[in-house]
Amino acid sequence: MPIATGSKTYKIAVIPGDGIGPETVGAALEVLEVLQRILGTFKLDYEHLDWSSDRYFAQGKYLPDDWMEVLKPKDAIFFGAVGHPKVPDHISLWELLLPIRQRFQQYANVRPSRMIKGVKSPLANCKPEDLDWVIVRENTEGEYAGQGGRTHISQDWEIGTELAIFSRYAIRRIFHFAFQVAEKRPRKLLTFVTKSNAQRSGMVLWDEVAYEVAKEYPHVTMDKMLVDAMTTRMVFKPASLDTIVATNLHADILSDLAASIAGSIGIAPASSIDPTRKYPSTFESVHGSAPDIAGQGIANPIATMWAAVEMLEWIGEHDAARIWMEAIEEVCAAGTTTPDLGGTENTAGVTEAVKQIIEK
Ligand code: GGG
Repeated sequence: MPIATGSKTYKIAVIPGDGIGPETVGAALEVLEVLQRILGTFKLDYEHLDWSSDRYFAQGKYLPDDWMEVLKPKDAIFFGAVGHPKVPDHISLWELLLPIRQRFQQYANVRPSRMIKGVKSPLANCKPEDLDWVIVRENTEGEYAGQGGRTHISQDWEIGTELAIFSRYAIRRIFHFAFQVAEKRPRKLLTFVTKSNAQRSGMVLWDEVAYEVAKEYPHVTMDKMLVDAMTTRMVFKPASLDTIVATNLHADILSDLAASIAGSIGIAPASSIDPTRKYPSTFESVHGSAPDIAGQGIANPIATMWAAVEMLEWIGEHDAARIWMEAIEEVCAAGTTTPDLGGTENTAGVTEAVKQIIEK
């Protein structure tokens, strides 16, 4: 079916990356083809980029010199995974994903977690109505700011420092973003997470800025948690939480916990957003490249598909996003899932099932 006249075209950079990335991105692209054909209201103009560990082996670099010029005009970046057993993780992450997040000021990393019908939580007490969270992760600072170093290399007295950087500017903007997420949700509840009892500088600054920004959102209820106590609350009182905001490191860890409580990290999406829209935002799974199962065709494609749903929402294709998410939920409810969700299907089987529901 031809694309309807008047349809909008979006420029998308596709970076499948490493390991299972090409498999899950490939699955999502298949569904996107179906959505474009069926709806006829939008078109995605892809630029496929081979920025990966294989490129690093061949050319010595993950990113080409002109990567910013390539990405900047795009409406979104659709990303698979990064990580290769033969490359230290801090090299692959710092050579590919972190420069994009930092240079493009994708300061809000949004990680929704909810229990999709048919997906069981490993926690017996956790029912679907108990778990509907959005974790907002500060995405540019903290321990991931790249500040630190090593001295006395290879000596017994070698020292490695990892400075956690927190600026009032970045804390303020992530709180504004988190409050704006919270106020659009029915419960209007924001929990912020720090470790300001033990860490008495940057984390105390987080606390102070939280209460300052809160004054501008009087209709949102805010509460504060220390990160250690937060893990317990997530496990034992999931229904007491809604929107959560935390530092880069804390939210990275808490969102893996959240995804596991919701059933599997294989379904969790992550959007690295520049809310100003000056730069493109990146949409990817929370999970990494899973080299142990790469190439076997058994990776769960749902996290990458859900990330693509978030990308469609971001570019404004809400109908396509809703149709796809409903299809994902129907497939999971029917038990057509990969082994991490207790099913027996492979990547292709789940993808086919999603496509069939959309096409019917
Ligand atoms: N699909 C995303 C991915 O490959 N992530 C790898 C990773 O280690 N990410 C760390 C982070 O999100 O900060």
